[in-house]
Amino acid sequence: MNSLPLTLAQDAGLLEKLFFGGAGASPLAHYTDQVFLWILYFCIFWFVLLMGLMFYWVVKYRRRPGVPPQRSAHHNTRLELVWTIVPSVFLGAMFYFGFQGYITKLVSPTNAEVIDITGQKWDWVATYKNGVNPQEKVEIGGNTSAPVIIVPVGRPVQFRMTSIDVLHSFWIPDFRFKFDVMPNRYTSFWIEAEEPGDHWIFCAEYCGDRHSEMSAILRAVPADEYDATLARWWNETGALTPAQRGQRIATGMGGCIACHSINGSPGVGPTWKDAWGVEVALADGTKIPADDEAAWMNYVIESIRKPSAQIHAGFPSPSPMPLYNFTDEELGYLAAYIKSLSSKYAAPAETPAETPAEQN
Ligand code: HEC
Ligand SMILES: [Cu+2]
Repeated sequence: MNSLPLTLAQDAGLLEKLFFGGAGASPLAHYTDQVFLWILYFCIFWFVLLMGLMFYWVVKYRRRPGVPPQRSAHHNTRLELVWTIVPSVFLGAMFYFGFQGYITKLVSPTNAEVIDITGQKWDWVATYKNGVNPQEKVEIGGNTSAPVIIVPVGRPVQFRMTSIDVLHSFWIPDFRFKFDVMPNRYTSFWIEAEEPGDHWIFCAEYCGDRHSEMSAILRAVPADEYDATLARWWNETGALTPAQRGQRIATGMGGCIACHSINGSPGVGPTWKDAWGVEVALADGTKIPADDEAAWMNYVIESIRKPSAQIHAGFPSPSPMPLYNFTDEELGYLAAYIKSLSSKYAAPAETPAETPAEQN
């Protein structure tokens, strides 16, 4: 951080509060505010000066009866050079300070803790360095829950981001950071939380119906608590059944339950409650036979891989279901989860132990 060309103010001034709602949560955020406010002061100064002079001269040289208009100077090289070069120098300075901050935020220290962020309609999923992606959620009202992403205080954290569907943008206002998240490509930036606390994360790129609900909470916790939480999650995940893993994907990054209810209520897609092993009529007239395990497995996996290949009669075609990039393992977990929601198959061991967040 010592590569930054400005000293950093720690307390939010009035304008910082006005424009940003409060002080930034990291030294880099203070820097951003500082640069922003200096540019603002600079613009206000010139605006007032120029408008003041303009009005003064408009009044002073207004047309008066009996006073003939004066010829204005035709050309003045010296003046024109001055009003080109001086602003260019100021613009150069603004660019320098802005670019310096931008570069500093992008190039993370090599010892940074890497957290993988996957953007997806309409969720953020964090995968930590030990491979856990716990997807703990908190209710935030409006029938919505938001995942909690934890970061250690006082340690640089690099977000390595990608999307599995459309363009999103990972935005943490308190850290003055926003960066595009794209499919088939990784982007990254880093932050360092100064104090424990919660901060909003939003999606800043319109990505569909529930874009505005694509939020998450960044929770800065003391470094030892962070390590302990990762270890705890690791222990918990190791003990999950395939159905529970499937449940995590379906309620978390998959976002499936936005369209597929698990309690029988109607939705955009067929409910999963007691669906497995029941005869399904397809739009093309064929049927998925009841109680044929292999046929059901193929149907479910095919439906997730290629949503529009087989359309459940009565549902829209082409299917509104997003395209996913699940591994064979993950597809198996999802199938296990859907099957576990069928009371006639649910083996006790496959019943999810607890539902992390009631979604509907
Ligand atoms: C945007 C809404 C939407 C989302 C999100 C969605 N689906 Fe679907 N899904 C549908 C619709 C609509 C159908 C029915 C049309 C069809 O057969 O494709 C369907 C059909 C299915 C079927 C066939 C089931 C049947 O009874 O016919 C399966 C299996 C399925 N989805 C799995 C998933 C999984 C797993 C996810 C999450 C990883 C998911 N879906 C996410 C809308 C959605
Ligand atoms: Cu989004």
